[in-house]
Amino acid sequence: MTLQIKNIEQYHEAYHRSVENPEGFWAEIASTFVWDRKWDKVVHHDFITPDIRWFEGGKLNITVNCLDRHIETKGDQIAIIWEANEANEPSKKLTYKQLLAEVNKCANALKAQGVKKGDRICFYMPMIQEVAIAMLACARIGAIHSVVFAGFSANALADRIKDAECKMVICSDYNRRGPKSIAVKDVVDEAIALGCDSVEKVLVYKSTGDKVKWNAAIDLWWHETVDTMSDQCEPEIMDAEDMLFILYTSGSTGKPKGVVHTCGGYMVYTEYSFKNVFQYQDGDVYWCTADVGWITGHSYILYGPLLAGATTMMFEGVPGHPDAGRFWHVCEKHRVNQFYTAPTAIRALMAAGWHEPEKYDLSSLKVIGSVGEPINEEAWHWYDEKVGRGRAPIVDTWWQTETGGILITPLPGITDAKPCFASYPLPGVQPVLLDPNGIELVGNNVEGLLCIKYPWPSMLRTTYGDHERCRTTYFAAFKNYYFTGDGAKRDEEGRYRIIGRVDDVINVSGHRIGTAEVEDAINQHSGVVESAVVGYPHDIKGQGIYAYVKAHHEVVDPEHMRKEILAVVTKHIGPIAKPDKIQFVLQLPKTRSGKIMRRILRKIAEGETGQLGDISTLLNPECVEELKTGALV
Ligand code: 7RM
Repeated sequence: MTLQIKNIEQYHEAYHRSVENPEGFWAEIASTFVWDRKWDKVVHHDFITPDIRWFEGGKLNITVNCLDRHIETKGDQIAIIWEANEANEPSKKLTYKQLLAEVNKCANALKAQGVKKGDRICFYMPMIQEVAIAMLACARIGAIHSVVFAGFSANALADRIKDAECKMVICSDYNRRGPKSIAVKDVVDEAIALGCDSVEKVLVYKSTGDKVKWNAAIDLWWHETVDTMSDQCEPEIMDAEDMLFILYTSGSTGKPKGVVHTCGGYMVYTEYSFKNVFQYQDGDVYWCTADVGWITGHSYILYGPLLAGATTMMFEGVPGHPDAGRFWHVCEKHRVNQFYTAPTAIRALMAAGWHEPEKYDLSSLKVIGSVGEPINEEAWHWYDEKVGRGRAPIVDTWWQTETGGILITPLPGITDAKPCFASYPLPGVQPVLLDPNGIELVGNNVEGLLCIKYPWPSMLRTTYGDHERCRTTYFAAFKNYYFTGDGAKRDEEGRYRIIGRVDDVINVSGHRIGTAEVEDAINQHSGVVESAVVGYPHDIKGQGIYAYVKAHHEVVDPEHMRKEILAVVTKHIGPIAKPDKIQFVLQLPKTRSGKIMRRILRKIAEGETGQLGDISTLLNPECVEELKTGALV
């Protein structure tokens, strides 16, 4: 049994031990898993290169730990409950035994198609059980999954397929999301037509049964390829540091980067954090509403819960469908014990019906979680009162795609919950706050840049195909620290409050979007000279996207041009990156070296035109008046 902290004394004791003797601490936790060979060395620590290795020499297969090892005691327990988009459609359930059989069939099918250890497989799938089955099937045979959120456009999908040179794409025919129907396979076809030469096969799961275009040379139906396979498949024995998956995420510059996670460390950390943060007990039903296209879906729908032998839910739909009571209806229906969602969903549901949760029996809830962005005070209290009902503590969990698992969080019923505070690091995690010169801020009541000074097992190892980018993004800012990109405060009692990104990344409804990516997309419009994108506070989304656009000619029909720009962004990235506001400008504020002064644009977008600060270094200070006059606030 993995360490499960039960009270504050145990937390302090474990934390202390994890700092004094990290190798001993992690070795003890790691020893609760099934290894084919024990590791030689717990951790190799080099934040300069960077070169981080955990459990080196150890051999394992993560699916053995997710599935096979539970069969004897939990074979007939439900592993995954699937809840459909439509409330009246029956749910589907898979036991651990059934899930293992499905995973093995899919693994055999992948092998039969020539997929081998180390091959990259791209996923473009809705929230159906088959996405879990196929991800685990990859892990079973040592293939590397790269899941792309199915809301991204064909262009964005093609970029990711090419970057990882994926050999296969796994998708569905269509997808129902709320009232919408999405032609998933069409998007994949379109992406492949954009020159994804590495793709040999497309495996298509018939989910809705809508008619799709078929290319017999590369397309395969899941039911013809997978269902006929044997349900026995020997797991590929992996090195602890072999790649498990790639997941693309946005940064402040350039195209999204492929964050790489490895088998051993990711396994150890996701189970450990899952059990402690959610205080999962045997028999509980756990529900995380994320999409599997994001890291939260990887770590806390799939791997963490299955490693812990939990019953985990997958929801195909959206929070407001058919109405704002859907989440609570599902919690009541399945007697959900732990519920984990994003502040943006909480705010949207709060706005749609303040008293809505009262109509449902939420007495099964023991822990409710929040992730993805800072949760504001009003949303925190509403969640606490209307959903948690003072009975289920809130865990405001801070972490990132790069961290693989939750690093800073309250422990429910163990550390006190203070609104808007991610609170304390989990044992094994050593956060620090730095000033801009890289000096550690000691003591409490300080604010600075959030960094981590010691490795933890599930941290990223590299960015796919570009190690230098990994180094410069995360390890070059401050020597010997991992830099998160977030600013944070530490209060008088040592609790952390995450303030938000200090780089050019904006967080829209919990989705990470790089301003540079959106600018690149806008600039594809032939009428655009240049653009600058910033975030601004948005009631529901947390942050909205504000774009300043300079056109070649006078914009005679701004509404028409605006629509065209939205279409261009949708085409190049996807609807999630569409600007909420577009202001056409004659000039963008530039420094003498030609850099856009975003600080000013941010202030104007926030409506703080009175406090623009020093504008004397601008090359074109006269543009400021025009920017203020045209501001869309
Ligand atoms: C899990 C996830 C990471 C960024 C991160 C933060 C922000 C995440 C919280 C939060 C305040 C939180 N991965 N963030 N959790 N901010 N409080 N509890 O979201 O890679 O997509 O995003 O999200 O800025 O750096 S992510």
